[in-house]
Amino acid sequence: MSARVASRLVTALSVCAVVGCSAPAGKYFARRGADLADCVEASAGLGLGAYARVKATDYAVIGCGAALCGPLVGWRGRYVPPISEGVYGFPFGRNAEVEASFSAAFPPDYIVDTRGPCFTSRKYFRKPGPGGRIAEQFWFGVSLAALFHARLGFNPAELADFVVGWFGWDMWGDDDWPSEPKETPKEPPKGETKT
Ligand SMILES: [Ca+2]
Repeated sequence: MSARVASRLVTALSVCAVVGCSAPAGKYFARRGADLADCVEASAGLGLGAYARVKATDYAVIGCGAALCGPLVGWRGRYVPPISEGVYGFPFGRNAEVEASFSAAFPPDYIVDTRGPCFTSRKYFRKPGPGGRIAEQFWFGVSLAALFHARLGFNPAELADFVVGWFGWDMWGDDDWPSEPKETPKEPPKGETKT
């Protein structure tokens, strides 16, 4: 590593520390790790039927076939990965994904419905974080089912949130999502007064 590169690296880390690391170090790095985890998804399991889909954001989706998939195991960061999903599509006509991430198949977590290749709507039964509803429009990925089901995805919008997060910008407002339940102050026993 040249002295010039090393100097730039030290400068960048210093800026990061001053600008972005106002939270305690452990919390700061935990947030960066959670942001990074949101960038990718991968799931696999059984897939009854035949189906294939390619997606380049919500505005370019082509699916073909139909399948019921599950049980599934997978990863999707703070977006909860499904344990089952129903999918069907007609190329350039319609594509739909119905996902459930818990044992009961209904209600599902959400329904993603694309008409034509680029008019996508999402109906939520369990809403993601505030920025997540914007960021999840930008998944790139593939989904295949033919007895075996596999799904892979990458989200550049979440990658952008990860990168700028080092400099103190929480682009999607998800650094503290899911939020922790607030503690309610305990009432003192009768006869005692608060000090
Ligand atoms: Ca973030």
